[in-house]
Amino acid sequence: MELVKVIRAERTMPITTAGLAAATDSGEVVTVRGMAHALRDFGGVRFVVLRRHDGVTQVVLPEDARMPKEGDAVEFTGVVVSEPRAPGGFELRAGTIRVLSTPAEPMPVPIHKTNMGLTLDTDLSLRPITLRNLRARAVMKLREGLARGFRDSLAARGFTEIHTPKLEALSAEGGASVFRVPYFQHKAVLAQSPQFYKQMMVGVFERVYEVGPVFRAEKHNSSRHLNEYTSLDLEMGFIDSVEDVMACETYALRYMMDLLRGEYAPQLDALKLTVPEIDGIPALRFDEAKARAAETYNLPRGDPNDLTPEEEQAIGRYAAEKLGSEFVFVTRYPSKKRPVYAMDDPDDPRLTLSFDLLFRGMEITTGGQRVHDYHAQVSKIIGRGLDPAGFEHYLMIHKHGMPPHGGLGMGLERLLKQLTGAANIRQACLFPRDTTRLSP
Ligand code: AMO
Repeated sequence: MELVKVIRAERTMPITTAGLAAATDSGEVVTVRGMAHALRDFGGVRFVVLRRHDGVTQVVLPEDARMPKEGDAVEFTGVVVSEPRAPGGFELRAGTIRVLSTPAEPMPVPIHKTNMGLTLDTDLSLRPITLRNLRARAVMKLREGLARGFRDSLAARGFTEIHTPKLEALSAEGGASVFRVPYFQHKAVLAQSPQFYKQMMVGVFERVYEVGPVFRAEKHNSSRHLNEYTSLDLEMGFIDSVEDVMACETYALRYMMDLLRGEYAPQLDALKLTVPEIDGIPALRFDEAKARAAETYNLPRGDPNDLTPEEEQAIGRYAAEKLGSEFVFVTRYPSKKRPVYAMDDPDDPRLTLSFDLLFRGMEITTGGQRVHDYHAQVSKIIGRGLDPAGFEHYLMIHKHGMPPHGGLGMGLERLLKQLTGAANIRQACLFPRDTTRLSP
Protein backbone atom coordinates (compact mmCIF):
# COMPACT_ATOMS: atom_id res chain seq x y z
CA MET A 1 0.00 0.00 0.00
CA GLU A 2 1.22 3.48 -0.83
CA LEU A 3 0.68 6.33 1.60
CA VAL A 4 -0.63 9.44 -0.12
CA LYS A 5 1.02 12.49 1.40
CA VAL A 6 -0.88 15.72 1.90
CA ILE A 7 1.16 17.88 -0.43
CA ARG A 8 3.51 16.60 -3.08
CA ALA A 9 6.94 18.05 -3.71
CA GLU A 10 6.04 21.61 -2.74
CA ARG A 11 9.64 22.64 -2.40
CA THR A 12 10.67 21.80 -5.92
CA MET A 13 7.26 22.53 -7.44
CA PRO A 14 6.07 25.79 -5.84
CA ILE A 15 2.29 26.05 -5.79
CA THR A 16 2.05 29.81 -5.51
CA THR A 17 3.75 32.56 -7.44
CA ALA A 18 5.04 33.89 -4.11
CA GLY A 19 6.61 30.47 -3.48
CA LEU A 20 8.23 30.65 -6.88
CA ALA A 21 9.44 34.18 -6.25
CA ALA A 22 11.04 32.97 -3.02
CA ALA A 23 13.40 30.82 -5.09
CA THR A 24 14.72 33.88 -6.97
CA ASP A 25 18.51 33.83 -7.38
CA SER A 26 18.82 30.82 -5.05
CA GLY A 27 20.10 28.54 -7.79
CA GLU A 28 17.52 25.99 -6.72
CA VAL A 29 16.01 23.95 -9.54
CA VAL A 30 12.21 24.22 -9.57
CA THR A 31 9.44 22.83 -11.72
CA VAL A 32 6.49 24.95 -12.79
CA ARG A 33 3.33 24.02 -14.66
CA GLY A 34 0.86 26.23 -16.40
CA MET A 35 -0.78 27.17 -19.68
CA ALA A 36 1.15 28.81 -22.50
CA HIS A 37 -0.72 32.13 -22.42
CA ALA A 38 1.40 34.32 -24.69
CA LEU A 39 4.42 33.54 -26.82
CA ARG A 40 7.17 36.04 -27.57
CA ASP A 41 10.00 35.51 -29.98
CA PHE A 42 12.63 38.23 -29.97
CA GLY A 43 14.97 36.33 -32.26
CA GLY A 44 17.74 35.75 -29.76
CA VAL A 45 15.45 35.13 -26.77
CA ARG A 46 12.10 33.39 -26.73
CA PHE A 47 9.66 33.75 -23.88
CA VAL A 48 6.54 31.94 -22.84
CA VAL A 49 4.16 33.80 -20.55
CA LEU A 50 2.81 31.02 -18.41
CA ARG A 51 -0.70 31.46 -17.00
CA ARG A 52 -0.90 29.92 -13.55
CA HIS A 53 -3.68 29.82 -11.01
CA ASP A 54 -2.54 32.97 -9.24
CA GLY A 55 -0.68 34.96 -11.81
CA VAL A 56 1.59 34.84 -14.83
CA THR A 57 5.24 33.85 -14.95
CA GLN A 58 7.73 34.73 -17.63
CA VAL A 59 9.72 31.73 -18.78
CA VAL A 60 12.83 31.90 -20.97
CA LEU A 61 12.80 28.91 -23.31
CA PRO A 62 15.84 26.64 -23.59
CA GLU A 63 17.71 27.48 -26.81
CA ASP A 64 17.18 24.11 -28.44
CA ALA A 65 13.51 23.71 -27.44
CA ARG A 66 10.55 24.06 -29.81
CA MET A 67 8.23 26.96 -29.05
CA PRO A 68 5.04 25.54 -27.48
CA LYS A 69 1.65 26.47 -28.96
CA GLU A 70 -0.70 28.98 -27.37
CA GLY A 71 -2.97 26.92 -25.12
CA ASP A 72 -0.47 24.13 -24.51
CA ALA A 73 -0.34 22.82 -20.95
CA VAL A 74 3.37 22.84 -20.21
CA GLU A 75 5.88 22.02 -17.51
CA PHE A 76 9.19 23.83 -17.21
CA THR A 77 12.13 23.01 -15.00
CA GLY A 78 14.79 25.58 -14.36
CA VAL A 79 16.10 28.30 -12.06
CA VAL A 80 14.46 31.56 -11.02
CA VAL A 81 16.43 34.75 -11.57
CA SER A 82 15.72 38.44 -10.99
CA GLU A 83 14.38 40.28 -14.01
CA PRO A 84 12.89 43.69 -13.27
CA ARG A 85 11.02 43.79 -16.61
CA ALA A 86 9.19 40.52 -15.96
CA PRO A 87 5.91 40.23 -14.01
CA GLY A 88 6.77 40.10 -10.29
CA GLY A 89 10.40 41.01 -11.01
CA PHE A 90 11.63 37.49 -11.82
CA GLU A 91 11.70 34.95 -14.62
CA LEU A 92 12.26 31.24 -14.92
CA ARG A 93 15.25 30.26 -17.07
CA ALA A 94 14.08 26.88 -18.23
CA GLY A 95 16.44 23.97 -18.78
CA THR A 96 13.73 21.61 -19.90
CA ILE A 97 10.17 21.85 -21.22
CA ARG A 98 7.55 19.12 -21.29
CA VAL A 99 4.25 19.59 -23.13
CA LEU A 100 1.54 17.88 -21.07
CA SER A 101 -1.36 18.53 -23.41
CA THR A 102 -1.90 20.41 -26.62
CA PRO A 103 -5.07 22.07 -28.01
CA ALA A 104 -6.92 20.67 -31.03
CA GLU A 105 -7.49 24.08 -32.60
CA PRO A 106 -5.93 27.54 -32.47
CA MET A 107 -7.38 30.06 -30.03
CA PRO A 108 -10.34 31.75 -31.76
CA VAL A 109 -9.81 35.16 -30.10
CA PRO A 110 -6.74 36.96 -28.76
CA ILE A 111 -7.21 36.08 -25.09
CA HIS A 112 -3.62 37.13 -24.32
CA LYS A 113 -4.34 40.76 -25.24
CA THR A 114 -5.26 43.23 -22.51
CA ASN A 115 -8.26 44.28 -24.54
CA MET A 116 -9.63 41.45 -26.63
CA GLY A 117 -11.70 43.89 -28.70
CA LEU A 118 -14.82 41.69 -28.70
CA THR A 119 -18.47 42.59 -28.64
CA LEU A 120 -20.24 41.51 -25.45
CA ASP A 121 -22.16 38.93 -27.42
CA THR A 122 -19.00 37.29 -28.82
CA ASP A 123 -17.36 37.46 -25.40
CA LEU A 124 -20.32 35.68 -23.78
CA SER A 125 -20.62 33.09 -26.53
CA LEU A 126 -16.95 32.17 -26.07
CA ARG A 127 -17.06 32.53 -22.29
CA PRO A 128 -15.20 29.28 -21.42
CA ILE A 129 -12.24 30.73 -23.34
CA THR A 130 -12.63 34.49 -22.86
CA LEU A 131 -12.65 34.12 -19.07
CA ARG A 132 -8.99 33.06 -19.46
CA ASN A 133 -8.15 36.63 -20.45
CA LEU A 134 -6.27 38.11 -17.50
CA ARG A 135 -8.60 41.08 -17.06
CA ALA A 136 -11.72 38.93 -17.19
CA ARG A 137 -10.10 36.54 -14.75
CA ALA A 138 -9.15 39.40 -12.41
CA VAL A 139 -12.80 40.53 -12.30
CA MET A 140 -13.87 37.02 -11.32
CA LYS A 141 -11.14 36.81 -8.71
CA LEU A 142 -12.48 40.02 -7.15
CA ARG A 143 -15.89 38.38 -7.16
CA GLU A 144 -14.40 35.59 -5.08
CA GLY A 145 -12.93 38.19 -2.73
CA LEU A 146 -16.28 39.90 -2.21
CA ALA A 147 -18.09 36.64 -1.44
CA ARG A 148 -15.25 35.54 0.80
CA GLY A 149 -15.21 38.85 2.66
CA PHE A 150 -18.97 38.69 3.17
CA ARG A 151 -18.70 35.18 4.62
CA ASP A 152 -15.66 35.88 6.79
CA SER A 153 -17.00 39.15 8.15
CA LEU A 154 -20.23 37.50 9.28
CA ALA A 155 -18.65 34.30 10.57
CA ALA A 156 -16.52 36.57 12.78
CA ARG A 157 -19.69 38.12 14.21
CA GLY A 158 -21.42 34.88 15.22
CA PHE A 159 -23.44 34.28 12.02
CA THR A 160 -24.02 30.71 10.83
CA GLU A 161 -23.88 29.87 7.12
CA ILE A 162 -27.01 28.21 5.77
CA HIS A 163 -28.05 26.66 2.46
CA THR A 164 -31.75 26.91 1.74
CA PRO A 165 -33.77 25.21 -1.01
CA LYS A 166 -34.00 26.77 -4.43
CA LEU A 167 -37.06 24.76 -5.42
CA GLU A 168 -40.00 26.01 -3.42
CA ALA A 169 -43.78 25.95 -3.27
CA LEU A 170 -44.16 29.64 -2.37
CA SER A 171 -42.45 32.71 -3.80
CA ALA A 172 -41.28 35.22 -1.22
CA GLU A 173 -40.96 38.36 -3.30
CA GLY A 174 -44.16 38.02 -5.34
CA GLY A 175 -44.65 39.98 -8.55
CA ALA A 176 -44.27 38.73 -12.06
CA SER A 177 -40.67 37.63 -11.85
CA VAL A 178 -41.28 34.05 -10.74
CA PHE A 179 -40.03 31.05 -12.69
CA ARG A 180 -42.60 28.26 -12.47
CA VAL A 181 -41.37 24.73 -12.94
CA PRO A 182 -43.19 21.42 -12.97
CA TYR A 183 -42.32 19.34 -9.93
CA PHE A 184 -43.70 15.82 -10.24
CA GLN A 185 -47.42 16.17 -9.49
CA HIS A 186 -46.95 19.65 -7.96
CA LYS A 187 -46.19 23.16 -9.13
CA ALA A 188 -42.92 24.61 -7.91
CA VAL A 189 -41.15 27.94 -8.25
CA LEU A 190 -37.46 28.74 -8.36
CA ALA A 191 -36.42 30.74 -5.30
CA GLN A 192 -36.48 34.50 -5.95
CA SER A 193 -34.62 34.90 -2.65
CA PRO A 194 -34.01 32.84 0.50
CA GLN A 195 -36.26 35.28 2.36
CA PHE A 196 -38.70 33.04 4.24
CA TYR A 197 -36.08 30.38 4.96
CA LYS A 198 -33.53 32.80 6.33
CA GLN A 199 -36.19 34.23 8.64
CA MET A 200 -37.08 30.70 9.76
CA MET A 201 -33.43 30.10 10.52
CA VAL A 202 -33.23 33.19 12.74
CA GLY A 203 -35.51 31.19 15.05
CA VAL A 204 -32.83 28.50 15.08
CA PHE A 205 -29.42 30.19 14.88
CA GLU A 206 -30.37 33.83 15.60
CA ARG A 207 -27.87 35.12 13.02
CA VAL A 208 -27.54 33.52 9.60
CA TYR A 209 -26.17 34.22 6.15
CA GLU A 210 -26.28 32.59 2.76
CA VAL A 211 -24.38 33.03 -0.47
CA GLY A 212 -26.40 31.36 -3.17
CA PRO A 213 -28.16 31.53 -6.51
CA VAL A 214 -31.59 33.13 -6.89
CA PHE A 215 -33.83 33.35 -9.92
CA ARG A 216 -35.85 36.18 -11.39
CA ALA A 217 -37.97 35.83 -14.50
CA GLU A 218 -37.29 39.43 -15.57
CA LYS A 219 -38.50 39.62 -19.13
CA HIS A 220 -36.61 42.72 -20.16
CA ASN A 221 -33.03 42.88 -21.27
CA SER A 222 -31.16 45.42 -19.19
CA SER A 223 -27.59 46.13 -18.21
CA ARG A 224 -28.49 45.66 -14.51
CA HIS A 225 -30.71 42.56 -14.46
CA LEU A 226 -29.92 38.88 -14.72
CA ASN A 227 -32.31 35.95 -14.63
CA GLU A 228 -30.06 34.12 -12.21
CA TYR A 229 -27.81 35.98 -9.83
CA THR A 230 -25.89 35.38 -6.63
CA SER A 231 -27.49 36.82 -3.55
CA LEU A 232 -25.51 37.68 -0.43
CA ASP A 233 -28.13 37.38 2.28
CA LEU A 234 -28.04 37.89 5.99
CA GLU A 235 -30.70 37.84 8.66
CA MET A 236 -30.24 38.70 12.33
CA GLY A 237 -32.35 38.46 15.46
CA PHE A 238 -32.64 40.75 18.50
CA ILE A 239 -32.21 43.98 16.60
CA ASP A 240 -33.28 47.22 18.28
CA SER A 241 -34.10 48.84 14.97
CA VAL A 242 -33.49 48.62 11.24
CA GLU A 243 -30.38 50.74 11.78
CA ASP A 244 -28.72 47.66 13.34
CA VAL A 245 -29.07 45.89 9.99
CA MET A 246 -27.66 48.90 8.15
CA ALA A 247 -24.75 49.02 10.61
CA CYS A 248 -24.09 45.33 9.98
CA GLU A 249 -24.03 45.91 6.23
CA THR A 250 -21.65 48.84 6.68
CA TYR A 251 -19.37 46.60 8.73
CA ALA A 252 -19.52 43.73 6.19
CA LEU A 253 -18.84 46.03 3.25
CA ARG A 254 -15.90 47.66 4.98
CA TYR A 255 -14.49 44.23 5.73
CA MET A 256 -14.98 43.17 2.09
CA MET A 257 -13.28 46.29 0.75
CA ASP A 258 -10.40 45.94 3.21
CA LEU A 259 -9.94 42.32 2.16
CA LEU A 260 -9.72 43.34 -1.50
CA ARG A 261 -7.23 46.07 -0.72
CA GLY A 262 -5.15 43.68 1.37
CA GLU A 263 -5.21 40.46 -0.61
CA TYR A 264 -6.36 41.31 -4.11
CA ALA A 265 -3.91 44.07 -5.00
CA PRO A 266 -2.66 42.29 -8.18
CA GLN A 267 -6.21 42.15 -9.55
CA LEU A 268 -6.98 45.73 -8.52
CA ASP A 269 -3.75 46.89 -10.16
CA ALA A 270 -4.44 44.92 -13.33
CA LEU A 271 -7.86 46.55 -13.59
CA LYS A 272 -6.63 49.96 -12.35
CA LEU A 273 -9.33 50.06 -9.70
CA THR A 274 -9.60 51.91 -6.45
CA VAL A 275 -11.65 50.37 -3.71
CA PRO A 276 -13.83 52.76 -1.72
CA GLU A 277 -12.88 53.55 1.85
CA ILE A 278 -15.86 52.97 4.10
CA ASP A 279 -15.94 54.86 7.36
CA GLY A 280 -19.66 55.22 7.64
CA ILE A 281 -22.48 55.39 5.10
CA PRO A 282 -24.91 58.32 4.97
CA ALA A 283 -28.64 57.59 5.10
CA LEU A 284 -31.44 59.64 3.50
CA ARG A 285 -35.14 58.99 3.84
CA PHE A 286 -36.82 57.93 0.61
CA ASP A 287 -38.88 61.10 0.17
CA GLU A 288 -35.92 63.29 1.09
CA ALA A 289 -33.57 61.48 -1.31
CA LYS A 290 -36.12 61.79 -4.10
CA ALA A 291 -36.65 65.47 -3.44
CA ARG A 292 -32.95 66.31 -3.23
CA ALA A 293 -32.18 64.43 -6.45
CA ALA A 294 -35.05 66.21 -8.23
CA GLU A 295 -34.10 69.67 -6.96
CA THR A 296 -30.35 69.39 -7.34
CA TYR A 297 -30.32 67.83 -10.79
CA ASN A 298 -33.57 69.07 -12.22
CA LEU A 299 -35.15 65.66 -12.55
CA PRO A 300 -38.79 64.74 -12.92
CA ARG A 301 -40.07 62.92 -9.82
CA GLY A 302 -41.19 59.60 -11.30
CA ASP A 303 -43.19 56.95 -9.45
CA PRO A 304 -43.88 58.26 -5.90
CA ASN A 305 -43.41 54.74 -4.53
CA ASP A 306 -40.18 53.78 -6.22
CA LEU A 307 -36.96 55.14 -7.68
CA THR A 308 -36.20 55.08 -11.39
CA PRO A 309 -32.66 54.13 -12.45
CA GLU A 310 -32.15 57.83 -13.31
CA GLU A 311 -33.18 58.85 -9.79
CA GLU A 312 -30.82 56.26 -8.31
CA GLN A 313 -28.03 57.74 -10.41
CA ALA A 314 -28.88 61.24 -9.27
CA ILE A 315 -29.05 60.22 -5.61
CA GLY A 316 -25.69 58.49 -6.02
CA ARG A 317 -24.27 61.64 -7.55
CA TYR A 318 -25.73 63.71 -4.73
CA ALA A 319 -24.14 61.38 -2.15
CA ALA A 320 -20.76 61.62 -3.89
CA GLU A 321 -20.84 65.38 -4.42
CA LYS A 322 -22.57 66.61 -1.27
CA LEU A 323 -22.10 63.83 1.29
CA GLY A 324 -18.66 62.57 0.25
CA SER A 325 -19.71 58.95 -0.04
CA GLU A 326 -19.94 56.46 -2.90
CA PHE A 327 -22.53 54.56 -0.89
CA VAL A 328 -25.85 55.89 0.36
CA PHE A 329 -28.72 54.26 2.22
CA VAL A 330 -32.23 55.21 1.18
CA THR A 331 -34.59 54.42 4.05
CA ARG A 332 -38.33 54.25 4.81
CA TYR A 333 -39.52 52.90 1.46
CA PRO A 334 -43.24 53.15 0.80
CA SER A 335 -45.20 50.06 1.91
CA LYS A 336 -46.86 49.71 -1.46
CA LYS A 337 -43.64 48.57 -3.13
CA ARG A 338 -42.37 46.39 -0.31
CA PRO A 339 -43.19 42.70 0.16
CA VAL A 340 -45.48 41.26 2.77
CA TYR A 341 -42.73 40.45 5.28
CA ALA A 342 -41.55 44.10 5.58
CA MET A 343 -42.42 45.82 8.86
CA ASP A 344 -44.43 49.00 8.55
CA ASP A 345 -43.18 52.15 10.22
CA PRO A 346 -45.21 52.52 13.44
CA ASP A 347 -45.06 56.32 12.98
CA ASP A 348 -46.47 56.15 9.44
CA PRO A 349 -47.81 52.81 8.16
CA ARG A 350 -47.63 54.05 4.58
CA LEU A 351 -43.88 53.56 4.97
CA THR A 352 -41.77 50.56 5.91
CA LEU A 353 -38.73 50.12 8.11
CA SER A 354 -36.79 49.07 5.04
CA PHE A 355 -33.94 50.44 2.98
CA ASP A 356 -31.98 50.14 -0.22
CA LEU A 357 -28.26 50.70 -0.45
CA LEU A 358 -27.02 52.50 -3.54
CA PHE A 359 -23.40 52.20 -4.65
CA ARG A 360 -22.15 54.65 -7.29
CA GLY A 361 -25.72 55.38 -8.22
CA MET A 362 -27.21 51.89 -8.41
CA GLU A 363 -29.22 49.80 -5.98
CA ILE A 364 -27.09 46.92 -4.76
CA THR A 365 -29.06 45.91 -1.63
CA THR A 366 -32.53 45.78 -0.21
CA GLY A 367 -33.06 45.14 3.48
CA GLY A 368 -35.18 45.96 6.45
CA GLN A 369 -36.86 44.99 9.66
CA ARG A 370 -39.42 42.18 9.35
CA VAL A 371 -42.78 41.59 10.93
CA HIS A 372 -42.21 39.33 13.96
CA ASP A 373 -45.66 39.38 15.55
CA TYR A 374 -48.02 36.62 14.39
CA HIS A 375 -51.19 38.72 14.31
CA ALA A 376 -49.48 41.61 12.57
CA GLN A 377 -48.09 39.28 9.90
CA VAL A 378 -51.45 37.56 9.33
CA SER A 379 -53.25 40.87 9.00
CA LYS A 380 -50.61 42.16 6.57
CA ILE A 381 -51.01 39.05 4.43
CA ILE A 382 -54.81 39.48 4.42
CA GLY A 383 -54.42 43.21 3.71
CA ARG A 384 -52.58 42.27 0.51
CA GLY A 385 -55.49 40.11 -0.59
CA LEU A 386 -53.56 36.90 0.09
CA ASP A 387 -54.63 33.81 1.97
CA PRO A 388 -52.68 33.11 5.19
CA ALA A 389 -53.23 29.39 4.58
CA GLY A 390 -50.71 29.62 1.74
CA PHE A 391 -48.11 30.87 4.24
CA GLU A 392 -48.59 28.03 6.72
CA HIS A 393 -44.91 27.15 7.16
CA TYR A 394 -43.67 30.72 7.17
CA LEU A 395 -46.26 31.67 9.77
CA MET A 396 -45.13 28.82 12.05
CA ILE A 397 -42.19 30.96 13.11
CA HIS A 398 -44.41 33.85 14.13
CA LYS A 399 -46.90 31.54 15.81
CA HIS A 400 -44.23 29.92 17.95
CA GLY A 401 -42.06 32.90 18.78
CA MET A 402 -39.63 35.12 16.88
CA PRO A 403 -37.31 37.86 18.13
CA PRO A 404 -37.44 41.29 16.48
CA HIS A 405 -35.30 40.69 13.42
CA GLY A 406 -34.18 42.02 10.08
CA GLY A 407 -31.76 41.40 7.28
CA LEU A 408 -30.79 42.16 3.75
CA GLY A 409 -30.00 40.77 0.33
CA MET A 410 -27.12 42.14 -1.71
CA GLY A 411 -26.72 41.34 -5.40
CA LEU A 412 -23.15 40.17 -5.86
CA GLU A 413 -23.08 40.96 -9.58
CA ARG A 414 -24.48 44.45 -9.01
CA LEU A 415 -21.80 45.12 -6.42
CA LEU A 416 -19.05 43.77 -8.68
CA LYS A 417 -20.38 45.66 -11.71
CA GLN A 418 -20.25 48.93 -9.82
CA LEU A 419 -16.88 48.19 -8.28
CA THR A 420 -15.24 47.35 -11.62
CA GLY A 421 -17.09 49.99 -13.61
CA ALA A 422 -18.39 47.35 -16.04
CA ALA A 423 -20.95 48.68 -18.50
CA ASN A 424 -23.08 45.56 -18.24
CA ILE A 425 -23.89 43.27 -15.32
CA ARG A 426 -23.20 40.26 -17.54
CA GLN A 427 -19.49 41.12 -17.33
CA ALA A 428 -19.69 40.54 -13.57
CA CYS A 429 -21.01 37.00 -13.97
CA LEU A 430 -19.19 33.85 -15.08
CA PHE A 431 -21.95 32.46 -17.29
CA PRO A 432 -24.83 34.94 -17.30
CA ARG A 433 -28.42 33.89 -17.78
CA ASP A 434 -30.60 36.36 -19.62
CA THR A 435 -33.73 36.15 -21.75
CA THR A 436 -31.82 34.69 -24.69
CA ARG A 437 -28.86 32.98 -23.08
CA LEU A 438 -29.03 29.58 -21.42
CA SER A 439 -25.58 28.44 -22.53
CA PRO A 440 -22.65 28.37 -22.21
P1 AMO B 1 -34.60 42.53 -3.84
O1 AMO B 1 -35.62 41.87 -4.66
O2 AMO B 1 -34.58 44.02 -3.85
O3 AMO B 1 -34.76 42.10 -2.30
O4 AMO B 1 -33.18 41.99 -4.27
C1 AMO B 1 -32.04 42.29 -3.48
C2 AMO B 1 -30.88 42.72 -4.35
O5 AMO B 1 -30.63 41.75 -5.36
C3 AMO B 1 -30.17 42.37 -6.53
N1 AMO B 1 -31.07 42.02 -7.64
C4 AMO B 1 -30.66 41.64 -8.86
N2 AMO B 1 -29.43 41.50 -9.37
C5 AMO B 1 -29.32 41.08 -10.65
N3 AMO B 1 -30.39 40.78 -11.43
C6 AMO B 1 -31.65 40.90 -10.95
N4 AMO B 1 -32.68 40.57 -11.73
C7 AMO B 1 -31.82 41.36 -9.61
N5 AMO B 1 -32.90 41.56 -8.82
C8 AMO B 1 -32.42 41.97 -7.63
C9 AMO B 1 -30.15 43.84 -6.28
C10 AMO B 1 -31.12 43.99 -5.13
O6 AMO B 1 -30.83 45.11 -4.35
N6 AMO B 1 -35.50 39.43 0.02
C11 AMO B 1 -35.07 40.76 -0.35
C12 AMO B 1 -33.84 41.18 0.41
C13 AMO B 1 -34.05 41.33 1.90
O7 AMO B 1 -34.88 42.18 2.28
O8 AMO B 1 -33.37 40.64 2.68
C14 AMO B 1 -34.83 40.83 -1.84
O9 AMO B 1 -34.60 39.83 -2.50
O10 AMO B 1 -28.83 44.16 -5.88
